[in-house]
Amino acid sequence: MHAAIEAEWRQQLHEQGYFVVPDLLDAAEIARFRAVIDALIERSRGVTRSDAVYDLEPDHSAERPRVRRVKAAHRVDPVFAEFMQHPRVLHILETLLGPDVRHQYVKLNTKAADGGAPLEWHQDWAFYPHTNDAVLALALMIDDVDVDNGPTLVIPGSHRPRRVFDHHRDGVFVGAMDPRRGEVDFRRAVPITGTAGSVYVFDAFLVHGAARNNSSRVRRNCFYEFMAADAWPLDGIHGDDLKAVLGPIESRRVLGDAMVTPRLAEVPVRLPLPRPSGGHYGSIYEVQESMPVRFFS
Ligand SMILES: O=C(O)CCC(=O)C(=O)O
Repeated sequence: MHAAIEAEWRQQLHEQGYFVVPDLLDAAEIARFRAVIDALIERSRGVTRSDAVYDLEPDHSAERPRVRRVKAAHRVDPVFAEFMQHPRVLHILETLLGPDVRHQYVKLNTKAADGGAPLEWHQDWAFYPHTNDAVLALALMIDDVDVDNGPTLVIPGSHRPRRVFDHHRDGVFVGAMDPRRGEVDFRRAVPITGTAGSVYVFDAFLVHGAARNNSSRVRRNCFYEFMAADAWPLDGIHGDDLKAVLGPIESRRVLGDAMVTPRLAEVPVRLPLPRPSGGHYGSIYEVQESMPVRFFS
């Protein structure tokens, strides 16, 4: 039974670049996530601009909280960190990435009802290239997701052959592909829909984006970035002090051992540098704001 499902995951990831696992969490487990997220959104009423925790929509207010993202969610509440040790999550990770696995970052994209922000087309690999390509994202649907409330959109098969599309403009990293270049046929986009508690996994090279939330229902998906422990980040370690490298690597261990012996593979790399305005950006939403030509808006 396990062997058949594992073979199917591997095949779908290889051929399509993604797959869905329906109903990985049950209603009680999802209710716990929702209670934590509701409290976080409530707390955002007292926040007026994006900070280390919240990425806010431009029209966010105390009366009508509009949160785009809760950043580094695994550090904000244990419910997000504990999910990484869920036996069914570990089963997926071990099957796809082997016995030693690290996580990098956890972000909760809380796409608000009635217009929650879209995300432009991109490859995660453009944001965090590694020494080898055993890198993927696993996303948990906190709500039912359908075509109206802003699903993730993927271009099946766009992860192979391995290539990194240009996410720069005028020599500066803008975190999005220029839709005018015609490198990918976006008409082939497939929405990833499913019931709350479902999970989807996608390859770091897969071209994806997300539609605007045109419904009156919120869409909250939590994204986990995972990699084999021997895939070493080429652009530093996201969200950590680069001077203290091994500490953060060890603290991101999910399964097996941390490693200081990266595996070097022939992978295409274009570093996400320089950043817009020469400096720091807090989230993909913020970096994509410097993109003058949009697909979704
Ligand atoms: O929110 C989504 O559906 C897509 C998220 C994504 O691609 C990202 O945050 O990098």
